[in-house]
Amino acid sequence: MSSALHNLSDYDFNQVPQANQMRFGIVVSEWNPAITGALLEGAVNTLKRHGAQEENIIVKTVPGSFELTFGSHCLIESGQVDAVIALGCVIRGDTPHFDYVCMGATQGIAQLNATSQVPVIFGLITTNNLAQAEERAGGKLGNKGDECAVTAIKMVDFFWSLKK
Ligand code: INI
Repeated sequence: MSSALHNLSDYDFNQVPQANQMRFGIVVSEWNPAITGALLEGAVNTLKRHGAQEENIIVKTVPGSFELTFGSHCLIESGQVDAVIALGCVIRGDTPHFDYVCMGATQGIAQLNATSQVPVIFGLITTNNLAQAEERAGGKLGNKGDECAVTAIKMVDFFWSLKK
């Protein structure tokens, strides 16, 4: 399933819970910085649009997408966040390296979601070329960072709803 028919920034604002009491960690890969920078901007702006306080958004960088799992794990362990958003971009090259980085990040993040009580949102763009990444980082298909921010808010609300 790709986002080819779906604008990542298109959602119903009123269906998203208030985020003013929520704390977020964002871990961003340094690879493909024009893309991950746009994802980060989209995520932070969307969190704020829903009421998140600047001081409740922690942003940390890691060298590459393979390190997103460790970065997310550390943010969870810090006890300072209610959700983590992991942002990265892996673009297919000439070798199987792409597959290993994608697989490592995907499985690592999935494992964190299955074993901790802090949701980790999967903001990894995996594309065949730069143009496809640009389309999903503020281009014609919207911004994956916006989608991740909305998902993070919804998942914190989901978790909190079970505690009431
Ligand atoms: N990391 C990325 O985030 N995107 C890439 O496209 C990429 N490529 O192409 O290699 C990439 N590699 C680095 C990797 O994530 C790790 O940082 C590295 O293997 C050290 O663990």
